[in-house]
Amino acid sequence: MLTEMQEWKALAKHYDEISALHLRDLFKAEPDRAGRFALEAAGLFLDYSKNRITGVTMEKLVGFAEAVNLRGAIDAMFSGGRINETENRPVLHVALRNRTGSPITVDGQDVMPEVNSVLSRMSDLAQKIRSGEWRGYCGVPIRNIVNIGIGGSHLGPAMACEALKAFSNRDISVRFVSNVDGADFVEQTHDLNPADTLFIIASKTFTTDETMTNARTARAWCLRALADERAVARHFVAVSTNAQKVVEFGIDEANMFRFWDWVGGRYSLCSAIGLPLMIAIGPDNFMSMLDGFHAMDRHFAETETGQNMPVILALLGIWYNNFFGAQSHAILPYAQALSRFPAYLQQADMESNGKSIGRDGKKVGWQTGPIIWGEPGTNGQHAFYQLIHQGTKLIPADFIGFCRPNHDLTVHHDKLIANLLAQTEALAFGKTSEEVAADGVSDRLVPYKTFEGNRPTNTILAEQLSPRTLGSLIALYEHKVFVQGVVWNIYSFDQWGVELGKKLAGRILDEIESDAEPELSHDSSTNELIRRYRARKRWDQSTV
Ligand code: G6Q
Repeated sequence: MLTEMQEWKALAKHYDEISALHLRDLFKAEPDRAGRFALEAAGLFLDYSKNRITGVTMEKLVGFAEAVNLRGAIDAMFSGGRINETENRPVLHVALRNRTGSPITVDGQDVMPEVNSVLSRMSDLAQKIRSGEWRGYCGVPIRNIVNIGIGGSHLGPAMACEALKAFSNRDISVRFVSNVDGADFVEQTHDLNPADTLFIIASKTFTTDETMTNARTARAWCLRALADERAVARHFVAVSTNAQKVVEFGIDEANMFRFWDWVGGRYSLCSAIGLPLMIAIGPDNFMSMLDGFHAMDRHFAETETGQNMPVILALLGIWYNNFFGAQSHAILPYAQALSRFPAYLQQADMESNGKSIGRDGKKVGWQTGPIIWGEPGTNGQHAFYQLIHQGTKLIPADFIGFCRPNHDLTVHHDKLIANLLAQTEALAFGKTSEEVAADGVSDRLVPYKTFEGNRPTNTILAEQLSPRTLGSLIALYEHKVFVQGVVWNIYSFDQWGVELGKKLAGRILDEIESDAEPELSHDSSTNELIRRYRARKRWDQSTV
């Protein structure tokens, strides 16, 4: 049991000893702190000196990671062990970006030839679309791509297309439809012409209701204009593990891009799920993103615990989550292009580590995954930062910034980065009541204008938001989540909570759609809401 381990107990004792220390004192006592608590890997620089830690804290955290055999867990993942035990699958997203070509085996079979063959088919399609060689049914080049997928088959490419817009072909618009809310499909397609639009139906299982509903609507939308079933072959491609369902839907297997059950949905950006991104930024940029992922994978697999960036981030997260009682963790990118990055990490982290049953099948007796949230700076500063600065909750935060912008408005960029640095400084050191009083503030207002400080942050700085950097950044967080799952002794790669949601709505849908008044046997609240909706829905239809 985790909480019975001597390393855990030593950390709990250490927490009692140092939790009252202020970052002001820690910096005063250790003038070389910035150099001591910093790391560089795969193009990313991490400054973690503004955390409520000492050298002893880090030694104890690293010792704890070693005591739970983190090294063995990392080796098991990279060597294709079936570490997703509840689904009996290996977890090999690292194979998707294995740029060395060295074999990675599943059941004795090297998966790299297939991985590379799909990548080369994706490149072929992407090039044909970008060059205008791939024509729609009416003979015009494709100019719009609509990805239909949800969750892991949506958030990654949607986030990355936004992040790497500066690298994309502006003649092609790439859009995303995910929600079963028809407004999503209608809004994303209202100004499109079916003749120059290609749909990518992205679904690992090819059974997800939202995606299949949107896919059928897309097919009808397309055929209404093009009026020939043969048009489907020129306007629809599929990304899936399920060839049979793809063919049943009416998409030719020749237009299907495979991936494998050892790729989790939320870890699938480097697989064919990345196709819309590859079309947007081109195969070379996509490969460069894979290089960035791979550089971080290697750092993670090969670097000792105490110098390992994903491990350090994970251990700091555990320090606040399990010892300080922090409930959430903020992701604050100072880059508008990373506006979807917090939402992407929300899935990566919360779907992976939002678990309460341990690997022994019993309820865990400690906190697991935190609530992940965030927005880009500086916008958040004018909204929720108030609570981080002066609220009653401890919210550890990651600040992410880039030294060179992808535009030439450098005046803006200096201001952006000045804000990032100022915020981490203010959060750490605050403003004492003496300092506030010295500004001539009235006694009455001094407490309101005082900032306690001692709010921990990490700062991640990279040279530029490039495909390569984005790859390293995503891999950094993927491995952070992995490490935390190992320490918390939970299974990070299943998602039974999602599976339940996939089944629940069916019964109510039948009741809502039935012509005859259904016999309802839910609780009284659900019954009443169904009745109200049915009544209102009929009223709406009669007035249309
Ligand atoms: C991701 C989850 C989930 C999944 C979606 C879509 O790890 O499993 O978000 O990606 O439910 O599933 P399909 O790709 O099978 O449509």
